[in-house]
Amino acid sequence: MLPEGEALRELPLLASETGTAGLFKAKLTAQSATVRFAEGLDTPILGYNGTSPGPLIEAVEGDRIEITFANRIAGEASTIHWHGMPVPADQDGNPMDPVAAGTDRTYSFDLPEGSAGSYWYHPHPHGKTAEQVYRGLAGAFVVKPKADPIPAAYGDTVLMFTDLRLAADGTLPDNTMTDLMNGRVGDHVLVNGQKNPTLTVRFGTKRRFRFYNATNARFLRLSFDGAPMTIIGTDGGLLETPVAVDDILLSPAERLELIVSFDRPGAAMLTTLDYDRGWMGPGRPADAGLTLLTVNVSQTQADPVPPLPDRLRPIVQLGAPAVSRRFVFTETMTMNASGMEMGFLINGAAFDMKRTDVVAKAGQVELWEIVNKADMDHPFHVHGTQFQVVEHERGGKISKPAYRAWKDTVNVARGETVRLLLRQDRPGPRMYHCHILEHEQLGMMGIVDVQA
Ligand SMILES: [Cu+2]
Repeated sequence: MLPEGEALRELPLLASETGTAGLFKAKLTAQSATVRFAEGLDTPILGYNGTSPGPLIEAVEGDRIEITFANRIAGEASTIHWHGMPVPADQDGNPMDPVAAGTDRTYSFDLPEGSAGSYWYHPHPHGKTAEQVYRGLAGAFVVKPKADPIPAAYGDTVLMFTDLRLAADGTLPDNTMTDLMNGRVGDHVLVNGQKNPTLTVRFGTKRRFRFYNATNARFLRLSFDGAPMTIIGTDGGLLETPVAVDDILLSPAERLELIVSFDRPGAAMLTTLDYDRGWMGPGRPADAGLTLLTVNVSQTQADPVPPLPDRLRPIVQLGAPAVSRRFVFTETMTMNASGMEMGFLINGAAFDMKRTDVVAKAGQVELWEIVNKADMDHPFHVHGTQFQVVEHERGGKISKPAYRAWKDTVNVARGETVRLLLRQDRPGPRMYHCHILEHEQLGMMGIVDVQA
């Protein structure tokens, strides 16, 4: 059993080694660590600087970032991928650029103006991403704007959702055949490494949260029971205007920024709702009814805070596409000597590190059509840029998104087609893939070579 009800831990901040504004310099060491999730049981994990989730990196638009990655994972190559961030291709931790066990490398990049958003970092080595992430390697990277339209009195709290499965002896079991098919779904959804932690606020409090789905494969449909939620931002930063919602769907790797209003004394619980994302074979986990966070709203009234502005920032729609491309997702099942083997394909092909799948031109707007002809939902992610979803099509019915937004990951439900506009501004090879990490491992990934 995992203890519940402890006070929510804020993620530890990664300190910059320089006292200089504008230059963020630090070290991230990936290595074995031990955590006590369950009473009396030590769990060997992988951590960045000894913790999981890793330390929170906070920087400001315009900053120069220099992070030295020390790979101290025994016998395994790794990389750090800066998920969603506008970094040069050779600094983005592609599987083609492994950092060998026992070695260091420095990732350097500049954060452009307008890049404020809720990003994250995680390993992306060939064939080992899923395992290194479920063993604990992932952290949040928040880029703040120079002038923030959201009142500072709302705070700014990262909630990183991860998924834990513990064996009876406290260890993390290896992936099973079911995990490889469906993606690994654990037994406990943790928030900042804790099961159902608590937060105490006064009634009338408005809080800003950044929700991160850092699980390998769990779809989180969430609602804050007894506290209204307003979406203010997505993967790539703020929306144009706030959008009030009853519930949200956060597929693996997606992020949302929300304002939650705690208007009534009592307990407000963040709980999961049912969502059928397609499941192969027996053992579909129960999605609904998990309590992720309990907020105790006290009888004492909070000090008044400024209202949320109606306009957050402009988002200009990307222009007419010069090129249209189509990516069809399929699943295959073959029998061989070792049993059944699943394949996850894009346009009929499994990932090949030596193959360029698409050649694109830097600075050109493209329309990407992602067609899911498979039996499961697949959250689609592209490296190096943020895109705009234009429409969804299912059963011949076209629907537009509820708001214009910058995103780097979008769920493509089974039987659905998602059309999006994107532009890569920096040359070099970029990955695109399903962010159910076991599906990425089994082939659902390609390379777009962006040429200058
Ligand atoms: Cu997938």
